[in-house]
Amino acid sequence: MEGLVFKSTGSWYKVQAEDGIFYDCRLKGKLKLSKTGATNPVAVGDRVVMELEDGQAGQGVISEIRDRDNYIIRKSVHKTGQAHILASNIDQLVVIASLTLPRTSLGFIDRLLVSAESYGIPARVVFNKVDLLSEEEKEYVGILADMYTSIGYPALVTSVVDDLNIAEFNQLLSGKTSLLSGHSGVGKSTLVNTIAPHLSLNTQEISLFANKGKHTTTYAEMFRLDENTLIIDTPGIKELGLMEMEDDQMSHYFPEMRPFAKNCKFYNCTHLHEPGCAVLQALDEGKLPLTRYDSYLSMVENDDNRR
Ligand SMILES: Nc1nc2c(ncn2[C@@H]2O[C@H](COP(=O)(O)OP(=O)(O)OP(=O)(O)O)[C@@H](O)[C@H]2O)c(=O)[nH]1
Ligand SMILES: [Mg+2]
Ligand SMILES: [Zn+2]
Repeated sequence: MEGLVFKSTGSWYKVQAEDGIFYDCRLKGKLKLSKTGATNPVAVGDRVVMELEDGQAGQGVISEIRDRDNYIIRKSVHKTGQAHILASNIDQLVVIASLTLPRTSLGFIDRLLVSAESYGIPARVVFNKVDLLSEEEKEYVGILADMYTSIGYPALVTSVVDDLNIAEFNQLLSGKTSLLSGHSGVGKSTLVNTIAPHLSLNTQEISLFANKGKHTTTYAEMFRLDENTLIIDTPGIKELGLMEMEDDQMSHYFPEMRPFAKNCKFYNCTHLHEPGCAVLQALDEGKLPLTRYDSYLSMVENDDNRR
C-alpha cells in the first residue's frame, strides 16, 4: 500500500495508508541507513510504500520511500554537520511571527524566507497576536505586511483574540500542504486550532518571565484539515538549514534584488561595496526595502548562517 507519513518519533512512524487508516509503522531494516546523510531516513510528509504486519492489527512496515519533491532541513543545534529533515513534499512555508510575546526579529523572518528560496519552496508570512500591539505598532505591522507582499511573500496580519483575518488564514492554507514555522509561542498551534477545533493541538501560555515560548509542540507532526489540506505543525525553531552557497549567490535568494543584481558591473558582485553596483544604487533610490538589505548584510557577513 501507498502511505503518507504524518509523524515520526524516532523508531515509530504514524502513516496514513491509502485505505484511510492510520498505522504505526517501523522501518524495514535496509531503510535504516539513510543515503542522504540525514539523521532521520524517513521524514514527515514522505510518501512511502508500506506492508501490513502479519497478525499485528494497526501495524505496518515501511519498505520504500518515494522520491521527494522537496524537503527542508532543520539546522543542527550542535554543529555536528548532521542534518535532520524537518519535513518533505511541502507546497509552502508559512512563517508565523509576532512583534511581541515573543518578539520575532525581521532578520529571523528573512532567514526563514531565504531558506525557503534555497529549497525552492514558496513562502508566506503571518504576523499574529496583533491585538497585543498599540495603534502605532499595528500600523507598522501593516507596512511590513505590505512590503513582504510586494516582494513576493503574501503576508497577513492576524489575531486569534480579535478574530482578525482568521478566515483569510484558512484560505491561505486551503488545498495545500503547509509547513508552519516560527518561534515558540507565536501561536502556530493556536491558529490551527482556531480554524480546525477538532484537532485540539496542545498550546501553552508563554512565560512572562522569559518572554519566551516553552516549546509546547515537540515533534513536527502533520494534520489533515480537509481532504486536500494538510498542515505540518513544528516546534518553535531557531533556524532552518540553507543549501550551501557563496556570498555572491546570496542575493539570488532575495527575489526583490534579482532584477537589479543583473545590472551590476561585476557578475560576481556581492552588493556590499563594489563600484557600479545596481543593487546599492536601487537602495539609494529607495527602490529596495532597507530592512531586507540589512538582513542580507548580516547573512553575507555571518558565515554561521550557512551549513
Ligand atoms: N493575545 C493573543 N494571544 C495569542 C494569539 N494566538 C495565540 N496566542 C497565545 O499564545 C500562546 C502560545 O501559543 P501556541 O499556539 O502554543 O504557540 P506555538 O507557536 O504553537 O508554540 P510552540 O508549540 O512552543 O512552538 C498561547 O497562550 C495562546 O493562547 C493571539 O492572536 N493573540
Ligand atoms: Mg505549538
Ligand atoms: Zn551589486
